[in-house]
Amino acid sequence: MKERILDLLSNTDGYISGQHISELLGVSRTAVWKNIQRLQEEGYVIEGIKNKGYRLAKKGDILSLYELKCHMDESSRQAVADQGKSAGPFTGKFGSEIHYYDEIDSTNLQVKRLAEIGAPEGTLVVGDCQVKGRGRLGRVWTSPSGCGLWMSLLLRPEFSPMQASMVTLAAAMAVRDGIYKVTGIEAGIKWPNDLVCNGKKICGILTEMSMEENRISYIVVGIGINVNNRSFPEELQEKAVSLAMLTGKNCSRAALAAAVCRSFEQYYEMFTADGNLKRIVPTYNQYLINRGRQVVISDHAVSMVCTSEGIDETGALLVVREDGTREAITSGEVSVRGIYGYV
Ligand code: BTX
Repeated sequence: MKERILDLLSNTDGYISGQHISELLGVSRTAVWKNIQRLQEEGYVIEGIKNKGYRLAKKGDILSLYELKCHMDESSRQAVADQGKSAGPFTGKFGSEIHYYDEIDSTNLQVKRLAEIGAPEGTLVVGDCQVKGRGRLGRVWTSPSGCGLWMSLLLRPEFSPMQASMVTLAAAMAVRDGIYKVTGIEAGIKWPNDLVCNGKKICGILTEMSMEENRISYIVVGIGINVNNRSFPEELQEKAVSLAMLTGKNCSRAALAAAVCRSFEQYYEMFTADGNLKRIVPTYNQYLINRGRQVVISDHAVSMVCTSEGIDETGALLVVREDGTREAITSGEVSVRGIYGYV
């Protein structure tokens, strides 16, 4: 009932009386009042004025299944209206099934559990807080409550495992576009899986694959965006930043999740239709930080200084070594850094 009241408040300009709400929903006025109180506890700013009724004054950044669904529906309507103008067809697959948790170990782990019991492609898992947020190679992803967008999407692709790493690059583009759409911030992409603003990490992407008899059974794309954080633990202060730190304003994580899903759908459709990133490469390279600059490529044993030239249509990073030889680096387990630090 709480959600139906929220729908009424959201769709009413000005005030709606408690009496009117109780008649429309067929419940007592006390029930209306109790549910309004619950909504206020969740963070909705609802004004109540005697003889006038209630008014939704402000939504702020509320992350809930209801808010995620509302924003997803809104962005679907927009995408349908934009069809033809936009880059690709709209299927509404991503985020059509949403699972939201106030607290979860890791949204990637939860998508894997749901995948094992048959969840469909496009299933979205969002957590307000992750207690075991994961980065690559067993690293920890710091995922406190109330400030980040920690989300994972389930894919059930037909393509070969060799092509899977390209999904991360499509996701990076989607996050970049989503952030731009919701905040106007132009993040750069640090190949292969980070987004960066002012030289600091604003988003990390962890793509994981499950195989069965040499075929992909499913892929999980995990996206962690620092949204409304106002500070970071000491060890991250030099390398992490949030959208709110850049704009000075909080932004709606639900709106951002919807924007990322819509945008991901477009890039993913292009990638699966072509079997490569050829339509994405020019824009990706425009956003790639360090393009044309020196980077250090390292795996476990060796490091080498090269000049980064941008990605090719397989998603490999093209680099020129100091002796002039060219090489295509695949994402695998290498790390790429600027010569003076993380960027
Ligand atoms: P990564 O291995 O490239 O980066 C991990 C490193 O980033 C850490 O070792 C730490 O130095 C730094 N770091 C940790 N937390 C943060 C943060 N909040 N902001 C900036 N830097 C940080 C990147 O791995 C992939 C991260 C994916 C996270 C998403 S969240 C949703 C999904 N669920 C899950 O468990 N992981 C993914």
